[in-house]
Amino acid sequence: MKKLKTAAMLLITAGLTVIAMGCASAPKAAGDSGKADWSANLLTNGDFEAGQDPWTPWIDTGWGGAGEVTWDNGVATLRIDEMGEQPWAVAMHYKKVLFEKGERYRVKFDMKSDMNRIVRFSIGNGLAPADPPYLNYQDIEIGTEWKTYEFEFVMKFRTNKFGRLDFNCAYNPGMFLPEGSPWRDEAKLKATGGATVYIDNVILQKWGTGSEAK
Ligand SMILES: [Ca+2]
Repeated sequence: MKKLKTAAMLLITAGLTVIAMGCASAPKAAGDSGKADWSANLLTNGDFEAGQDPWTPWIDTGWGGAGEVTWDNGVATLRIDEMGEQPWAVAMHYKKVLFEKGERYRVKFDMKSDMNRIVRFSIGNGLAPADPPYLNYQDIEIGTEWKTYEFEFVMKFRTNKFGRLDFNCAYNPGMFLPEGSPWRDEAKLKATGGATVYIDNVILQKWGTGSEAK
């Protein structure tokens, strides 16, 4: 339990680091009429209450992945039968998101699993996955209880309407875990085996004049 708490603290510290980096470029002034705030959710059906659309599953048999992604009962459920050899061997994507250069974004989601494990979250260019990610690869420790994870970043690359959110939930050697994470050495063990990963309430927001969302 102590270990879990430490890992959680590290995760929080890492999250704050990301936020701190985001704050390095000052938020844009909102003008006289409105106060700057986070926008409404830029994603459609981020709470999965409408089932799958427009989310897409990715089972990469070429990398040894096997399993199924389902969207019953308002929760995205990734069942991993074979973890394969890459994090994306069992994954879920949201495609065609507009990211504008210089704008600040915040993403939040809830996750849990039926065993403690590491999953990788990233945001990048859907057309050229080898390009640098917009939000650096995030290896996240998830446990059996729902927890909210939050990241913030400034879009440093050319405006792109084909941005993509990736939840890569299969094999994960933990190479993007925060420095000093107690999970780092044993991540390979912790991230192996079959498991089911649950995701809900995915919210992507842009900093600006919005006032709807908190
Ligand atoms: Ca839901």
